[in-house]
Amino acid sequence: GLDTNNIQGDILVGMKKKQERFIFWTINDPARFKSTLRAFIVPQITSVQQLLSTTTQPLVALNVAFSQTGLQALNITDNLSDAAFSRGQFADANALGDPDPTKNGTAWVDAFRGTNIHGVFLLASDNATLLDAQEVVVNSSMGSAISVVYTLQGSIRPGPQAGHEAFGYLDGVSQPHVDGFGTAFPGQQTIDPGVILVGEQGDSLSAKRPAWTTDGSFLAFRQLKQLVPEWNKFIASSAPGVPGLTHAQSVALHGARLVGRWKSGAPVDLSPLVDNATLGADPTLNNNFDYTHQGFDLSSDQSHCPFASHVRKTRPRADLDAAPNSIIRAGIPYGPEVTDDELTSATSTLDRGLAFVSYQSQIAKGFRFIQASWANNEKFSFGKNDTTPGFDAVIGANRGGQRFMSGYDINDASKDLSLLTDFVVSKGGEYFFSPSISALRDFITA
Ligand code: N7H
Repeated sequence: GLDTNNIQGDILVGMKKKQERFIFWTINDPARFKSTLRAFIVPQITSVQQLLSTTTQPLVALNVAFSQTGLQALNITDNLSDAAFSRGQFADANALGDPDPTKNGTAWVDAFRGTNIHGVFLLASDNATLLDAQEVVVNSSMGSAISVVYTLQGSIRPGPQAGHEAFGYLDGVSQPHVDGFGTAFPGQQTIDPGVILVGEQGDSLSAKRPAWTTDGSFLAFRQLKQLVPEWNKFIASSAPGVPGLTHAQSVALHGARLVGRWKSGAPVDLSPLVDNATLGADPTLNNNFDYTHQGFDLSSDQSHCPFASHVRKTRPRADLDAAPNSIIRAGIPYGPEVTDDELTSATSTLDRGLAFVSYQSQIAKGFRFIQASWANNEKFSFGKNDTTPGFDAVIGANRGGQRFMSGYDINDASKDLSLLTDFVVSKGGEYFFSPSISALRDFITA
């Protein structure tokens, strides 16, 4: 079995708190950084095991991860055998489909432009006061050893929107099941631990990895701004009328078909015309589908779910057996609720979206592959009657250029939908390595 006391908790189970703060820093004084990390931070790093039970969960959870330049600053020169990590995300922007972030006026946050970020603390709590206090403790223990260059505050949304992302859809529904860790729900994909954890069974690069990297994981961080009122307006104005449905129902269906799930979490593949809240909330049912249906041809049927819907693009299920391309997602929404002004003007004036986090043992097979080779690739899924299913309706990116998807209209799969603008805008991010707790103690800070 996995050593759950040694794996940082966010990787396999997520912090699961109401608030999470991402604190990005650069190292000024490597010697002081190491000794402080060892004495004050490492003993407080939250493990998978601690997060599994409410009796052992800390009031404030803490994890840490390093960029390539962060490891270099600590004089760690080992090659982790992950090219995307080594180059950093700024160099990857073009490959990820972002508009060129070296140009003025593009959305990338200044702190992410370049390779200046050395690492990130992930702090999470249900209590804002405790979170603030712990941030002060962490930062003051580090003192001048680091400079904080950027902070992003994530929060679960208020009231009944808790657990839903900014467009209103339930998030955190589908994760792969890591073999040997817990039990799988029906339809949950079982993957080798090495797809997420470096050096474990199923990590095809195990032989090349330095020993200390075992049970660590690469963290892909993205700040993804969501244009919520613009999305709502677009969905309402582009919804095809559906016989037997009211206008409101056909609008809800249109949004659900672009995502692949209803706002409740119910998959459109199982509930193709109306939402089903009971189905959405039931983990024994809400992943038990694979896009195949008796009497329907998998290569042409989009009457249940469009090929280019977000969840079908990012996890093709029966369309393609792709277990090595699985990720564990651990993001949280950021930013305020939509204001009345934004609602009436259908224009976002405030910054909100998703603080996206994914874990994988190889960035090139995980986050980067899903974004670049699937979501942004108008030809994916392959082998369909329509050879250009189009862009992922939610996250597919074309460097700011035109995007389209097919199969959105339940009555006529041949029609293409222009997606007008990007409703998810990349504000950039960075790639990190989240080491095991023993590696933090015995190697990184030794
Ligand atoms: Fe997605 N959304 O609200 O539309 N995502 N995602 N994602 N996503 C999922 O299954 C969303 C993003 C995946 O196993 C759900 O938990 C938004 C990136 C994968 O069937 C919803 C953003 C990448 C899955 C959203 C965003 C992925 C998934 C359904 C950006 C990877 C699981 C709930 C702002 C590159 C698929 C759930 C499966 C699910 C949304 C980003 C990947 C509602 C708004 C960048 C693998």
